[in-house]
Amino acid sequence: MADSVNGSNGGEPSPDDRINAVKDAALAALAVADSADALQEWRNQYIGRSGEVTLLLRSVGSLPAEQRAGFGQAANRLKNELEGSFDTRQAEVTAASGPAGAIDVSLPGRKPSGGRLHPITQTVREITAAFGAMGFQTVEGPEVELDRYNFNAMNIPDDHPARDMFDTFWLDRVDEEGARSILLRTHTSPMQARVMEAQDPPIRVVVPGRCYRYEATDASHEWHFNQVEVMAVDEGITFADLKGTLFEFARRVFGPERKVRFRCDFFPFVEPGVDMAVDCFNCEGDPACRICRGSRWLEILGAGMVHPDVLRRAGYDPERYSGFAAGMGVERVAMLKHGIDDIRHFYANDMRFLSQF
Ligand code: YSA
Repeated sequence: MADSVNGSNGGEPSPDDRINAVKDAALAALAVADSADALQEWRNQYIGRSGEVTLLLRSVGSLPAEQRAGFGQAANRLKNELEGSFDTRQAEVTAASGPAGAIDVSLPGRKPSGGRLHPITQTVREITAAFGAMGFQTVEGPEVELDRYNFNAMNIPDDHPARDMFDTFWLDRVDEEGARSILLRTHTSPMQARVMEAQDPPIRVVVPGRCYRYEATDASHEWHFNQVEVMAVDEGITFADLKGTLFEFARRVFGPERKVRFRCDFFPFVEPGVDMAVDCFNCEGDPACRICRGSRWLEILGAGMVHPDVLRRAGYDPERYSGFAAGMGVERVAMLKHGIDDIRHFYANDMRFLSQF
């Protein structure tokens, strides 16, 4: 049986049988090795430095000379085959068990969380769209404003007590007379004067923008908030136009079922003046309600017929032109729409809150 791996030596297994026995046992054990530890153990047992295949190779020298070459080649083939099988099995186990750092290609993808607009930006867009559908054009103006537009053009001269309504952040600058003249606008109303200066009637504009007031915060007041100014100036504009437009806005933004209330109010730049409130979502008139303090109403805007002096100051003839204007608080509108009981949530940058919108 020269040169044969199959040569038998009496009762001893033939070299071929020895190789096949090791191969069968190794492949059977590999098929059930299902962890990194089990694979390592298998490797040690079969193809490691003291493994069974290594022992087969080492035993070549003890074989009859004519069997050595054939046996050695067969043992080497087995070693290569088992190393290949080991690599394949290791990849399977890694994919199935996913040890740290491994990529499990069978996992479903993770949905990236998309960015979205801030709820106040969404509300601004909803408000301007509601007025846009009624023919109003959106314009914007400066947040850092001149005293002259914020107050004087709006019929609020120096020392007028109405200035107290608007606790003001002044910039550290004085004019030639030593008076403070630049501020963070306290309302969007100065844009009434800027728009009237820049164009002739008919005017229908909405002006969204940030406003600032040096005042204490609570559930319905912030020191920084957003307003949308609304203004229509033309021949023959009446208080009925004001009411009709604001009712239609409320119907579009809050739905027909919400109650809206108008009351007389005073602003130096209108005559007559009103404020508009929407029924509180938070309470049944509970005096402890953080939003309305039991009044059942949350004021969202001030409004009125543009004062003749404001028209005159802008160069319009109040005998010919009339107009209405309103300034609404965007955060208040968003609170009423979404049932939010504290205005401060909007600017706390808490993703649990912001991701609801
Ligand atoms: C009135 C008449 C007009 O013809 C035109 C505009 C106006 C509104 C006026 N310029 C004004 O600012 N009135 S207001 O002080 O009562 O504010 C209007 C709205 O802004 C309020 O109804 C409220 O919704 C919101 N607001 C005011 N101060 C706020 C505030 N929102 C949050 N925090 C504050 N501190």
